Amino acid sequence: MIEYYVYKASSFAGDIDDLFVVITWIIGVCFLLTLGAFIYFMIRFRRKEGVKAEYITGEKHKEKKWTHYPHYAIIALDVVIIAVNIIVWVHIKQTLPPKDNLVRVIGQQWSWSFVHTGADGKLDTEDDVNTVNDLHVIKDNTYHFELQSRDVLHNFAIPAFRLRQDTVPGRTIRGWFKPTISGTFDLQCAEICGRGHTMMFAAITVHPDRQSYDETMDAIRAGTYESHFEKKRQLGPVPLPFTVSKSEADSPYAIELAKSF
Ligand SMILES: [Cu+2]
Repeated sequence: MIEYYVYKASSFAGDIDDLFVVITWIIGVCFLLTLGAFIYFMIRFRRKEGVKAEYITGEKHKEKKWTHYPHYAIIALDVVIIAVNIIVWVHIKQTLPPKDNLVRVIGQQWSWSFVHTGADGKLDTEDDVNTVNDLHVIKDNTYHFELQSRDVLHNFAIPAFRLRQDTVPGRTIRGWFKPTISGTFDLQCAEICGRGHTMMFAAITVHPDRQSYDETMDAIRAGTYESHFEKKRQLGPVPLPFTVSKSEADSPYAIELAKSF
């Protein structure tokens, strides 16, 4: 149901969707039962001629059970919700599966910088490729990310991956994702991080294979790559100075920004 609105493009997206479904069903059934009882009592005990309203203190057992029994049921259902959440949390957040590739993600007011590994698969080497607001990955590769912030709290969010992770200044937060569909998806900051927060959107392109990825990396190095993000920006009503791609030759700010990482 959720994939009707947003792609399900990572290996763990289905797990997150299942959580939503479980919670929606549990809360939905409770809501309808409560509403049903409420409406029933409203009709059953409506005002009648000659009948005086009774003052109920709620101290007797037969009165208290109306609050106690639903309370026990809600606690039991909470335990179910927490249990399924823990299973998914441990799988996604506590476990770091072996990596195929690595990327560094840096948030700053108000753009994203990405450092891609070159052929050596390592960061901080000569063949790294830096971009601003354009992240490139390969389908079916397990990525580890190193998440950093230059200034304030941000949130690295890729809705199609069902991925969200806060960035905290002074810390490097590690995590992982595995894209399962090729294409270009939205990437955005999901934490109000200042007055330019809404400008902090970017694009992630999932390449179908290594060859397509390498060709794009070469084009970025040569300065000839026109990014999806850049095309989108040019279509937009207002050009935003902070949300430009490194591949744009006439944007010295973006290039300087990317160089500094
Ligand atoms: Cu932000």
